[in-house]
Amino acid sequence: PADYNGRWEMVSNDKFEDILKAIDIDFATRKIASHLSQTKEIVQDGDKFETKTLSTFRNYEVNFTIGEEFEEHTKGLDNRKVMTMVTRDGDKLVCVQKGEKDNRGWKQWLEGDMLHLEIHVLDKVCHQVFKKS
Ligand code: RET
Repeated sequence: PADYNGRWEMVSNDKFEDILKAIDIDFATRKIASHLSQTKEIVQDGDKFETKTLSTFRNYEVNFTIGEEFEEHTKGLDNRKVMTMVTRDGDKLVCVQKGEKDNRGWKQWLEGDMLHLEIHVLDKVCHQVFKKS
């Protein structure tokens, strides 16, 4: 299976602001957050993941085990509680976040030394690409 371990630097971030709007992030925060360069730090041990999304403005951490549903508190983002489960679809990780917002979740996969993250909420889709550093 894919090995996500490492530090990943953002190279592109398409339509992130649409996602922020869909989860009701206020205008001022959207303007700041959508222009941030993000870094992902991932520690993977088999099916266990510790992830950190880092930026100069705010950080977000989420840890999960493949196939185990848990309550995620999106602290510092939209501050909601969602029931989150990550599964594998081939080499992709597929996350479903059940809660107030329909069709919320993300997919993550590797292409060479690039990490792709597609975040979706309602009818909005954001595509982020990170390069291994
Ligand atoms: C930042 C900056 C502060 C405002 C917002 C952020 C959004 C972070 C997100 C992280 C998603 C992480 C995922 C990890 C999967 O392994 C950048 C912290 C709103 C949406 C999907």
